[in-house]
Amino acid sequence: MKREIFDKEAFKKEVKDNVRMLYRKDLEEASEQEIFQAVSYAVKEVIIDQWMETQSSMKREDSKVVYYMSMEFLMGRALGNNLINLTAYQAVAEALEEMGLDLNVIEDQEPDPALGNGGLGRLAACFMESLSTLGYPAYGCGIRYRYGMFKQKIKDGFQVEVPDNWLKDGYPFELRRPEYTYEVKFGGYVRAVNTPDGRVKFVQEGYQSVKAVPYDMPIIGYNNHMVNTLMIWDAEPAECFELDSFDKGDYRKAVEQENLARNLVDVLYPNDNHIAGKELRLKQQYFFVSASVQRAIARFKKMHSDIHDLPKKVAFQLNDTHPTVAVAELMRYLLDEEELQWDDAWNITTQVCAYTNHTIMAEALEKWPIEIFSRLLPRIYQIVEEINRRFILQIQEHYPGDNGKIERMAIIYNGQVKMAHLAIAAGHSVNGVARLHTEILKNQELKDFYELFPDKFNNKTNGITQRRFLLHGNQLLAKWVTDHVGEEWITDLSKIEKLTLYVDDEKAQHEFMNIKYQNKLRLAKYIKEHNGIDVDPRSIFDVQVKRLHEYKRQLLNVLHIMYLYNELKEHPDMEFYPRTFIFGAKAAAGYKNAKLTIKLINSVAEVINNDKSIQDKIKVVFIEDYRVSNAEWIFAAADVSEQISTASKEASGTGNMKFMLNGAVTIGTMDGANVEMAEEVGKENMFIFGMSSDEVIAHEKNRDYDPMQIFNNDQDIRKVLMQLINGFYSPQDSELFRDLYNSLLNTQCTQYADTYFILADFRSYAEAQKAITEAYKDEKGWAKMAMLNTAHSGKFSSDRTIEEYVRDIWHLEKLTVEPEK
Ligand code: 26V
Repeated sequence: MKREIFDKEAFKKEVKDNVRMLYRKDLEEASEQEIFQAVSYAVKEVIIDQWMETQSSMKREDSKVVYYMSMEFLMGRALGNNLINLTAYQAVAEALEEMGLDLNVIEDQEPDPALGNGGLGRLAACFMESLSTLGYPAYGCGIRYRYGMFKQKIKDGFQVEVPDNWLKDGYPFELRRPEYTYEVKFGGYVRAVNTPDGRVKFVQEGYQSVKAVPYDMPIIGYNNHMVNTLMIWDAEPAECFELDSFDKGDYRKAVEQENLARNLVDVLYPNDNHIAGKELRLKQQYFFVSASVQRAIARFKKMHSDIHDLPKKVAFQLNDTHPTVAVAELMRYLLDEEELQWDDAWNITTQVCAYTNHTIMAEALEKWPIEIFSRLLPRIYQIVEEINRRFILQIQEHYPGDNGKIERMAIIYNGQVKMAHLAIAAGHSVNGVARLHTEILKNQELKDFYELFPDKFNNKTNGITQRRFLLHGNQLLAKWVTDHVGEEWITDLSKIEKLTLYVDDEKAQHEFMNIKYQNKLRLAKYIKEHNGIDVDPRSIFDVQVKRLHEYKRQLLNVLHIMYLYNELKEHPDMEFYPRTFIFGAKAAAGYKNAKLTIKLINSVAEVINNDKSIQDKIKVVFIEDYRVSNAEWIFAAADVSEQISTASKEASGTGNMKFMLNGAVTIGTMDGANVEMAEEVGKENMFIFGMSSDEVIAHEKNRDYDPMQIFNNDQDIRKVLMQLINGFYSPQDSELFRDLYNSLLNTQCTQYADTYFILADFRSYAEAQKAITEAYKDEKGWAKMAMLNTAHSGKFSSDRTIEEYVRDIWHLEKLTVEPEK
């Protein structure tokens, strides 16, 4: 019997039945976690119907499909969003209320699937949601890490990492699909075999293999019955008897093989700034890529007999270089299994693959030592060698005698395999993630490649899904927006621009700011519960939440707070509008200065929050364990959004867009997508400061920046920096923050002092902060500015981004899924 989720009585019964079935309990006896599970299974039943419908119409229409390959999908909780996209949120909330249950509390029981670090992983999640909402057939391909991003605890002001065992209670929205298990082979060696028809075949022997078993998760489109699939791969040991015939009876090998599978998908690398070149990481990459490529081809071959048609039906998008072995894996398949000629195989591969670059930070560019790469993936390495050989010939033909070009562009060079070079040579598209970022790629980092392949380069400015970050995260504002501009914004964010009609309307201003106030109350309550700190919801909520990285310059923010505090202490009667500085950030476990910055923020908080003499004019809060679920509340409550990276370093940013959508005003540099935000809302409605990317890049080239001069000439800055090393914030250990001090002034510690130009931008930042206070005091002016930010956020929907990927790179057709009768 088909049941509509909107049928309240049936839904209520289903929840009760599920509690009985799953736990042999009545509702009254069930724990909150058990109720979450029961509710989720009831929702899943509705999803399943639509999921199957989507699959059959994809088959019927024989649609082209994009496979979005990513080491990371930072999905966040699913229950609330699934209900929103099924347009059943209110109905379910009511049904549960009638049962004496609170949907918010139930949502809060869900673990936050955190299979990603930050921007890159969250972008993948937004893209999947937009693909479904827009009706484009897509698979996300990733890894089912047993432990996702670590949970962060703050102990004595320091970050402590706690494992994230997100699967411990079972995850109701996943579906194990053992029927799509594939074998992935590692190690061994390659033997050339002569075939009877005079060809040479390459076979891998003496390898170890792992079984890749996919788990599917539904990605629900908004109100359109479309459900795409995120397939994340688990590793299981291949049975001993499946050992390659060569190794049969080798007990040690059998045990090794079993261990390989056990460790493979244990944990997400919680580092998004630095490659350690760890062998296990390369194993993870090849593991999920090989399995995904096999499944994509198997799916294609079910319906098509000519492999040459692959590019008509399949697109692979490589989310950064992490899945780049996909190009070699596809070549391997076409050469070894389909027995195509090289040129034929190459032609197909380049048409299928496309690469997105997400960073210019040199430390994050992937390179693998040949030794590891060739030992682990012997056949793949052969293929990469051949790709490299041909690529070098192409370079020589283009630039005869220019060895510099080869040095800079070769895929294999100096004992390393350079993954970005492979991705660019082997794909038909290279895109950056904001206009400025793409320009920097073209003119600096990837200049040689741009000269050789100008047509491959294109920009796709990032976006975010308004369904999660407004409709779900800020329900008060969502309703208000709908009341004023209609509900079209939900699937067409450009419509939110109609709000400009109301920006001078005092009633509207008042309502808008009142909603902000309600959201600030909600966050203040959260902060009280989680941090034990009282914050005043009437103060300015000034927020910086993002991964902790030196280039993002949380240190600039906290140095400025130290400066403000000094000012207040020196001039107790100065006019000062109360501010609450809110931080949230995880630091990679081995990233010393990042972790020390967290400690500094907490130490500064400790001193300032407890200084009665300043009458609560400044509060500093570090929100523990910043993640997708609390992010939704934080964006909703922010007045000021800190986007203060060193210009040229932040490829795009996406948090900046989430704040803007929620009516926060940005203080930021002309970096990443901030540039385009300023273009949309007008510079007068943002607080822009600091050096431009051109200026930063020029200083880096000329090596002519000297922070010591600033230190010597600016006594306020000098005072703040001295407080880092005189025990002012660390009375027990005045040396505690020495490394941060050194990073700003000491050339012996880093390549050059103050690599991220914090002191250079300090004064201009302080000026911008002052201007914010002035602007905030003008209530109407501020309300108007905040509303204009929301109103001009239309461009930054991931729906717009996805439409551009479809138009320029993937060339997909929309699918309509008919609701079942
Ligand atoms: C690099 C590495 C290096 C090896 C260890 C694991 C790991 C994981 C991730 C990365 C790359 C991180 C790059 C990244 O997250 N970039 C961010 O991408 C966002 C989406 O495009 C963008 O908004 C941010 O500006 C950019 O920093």
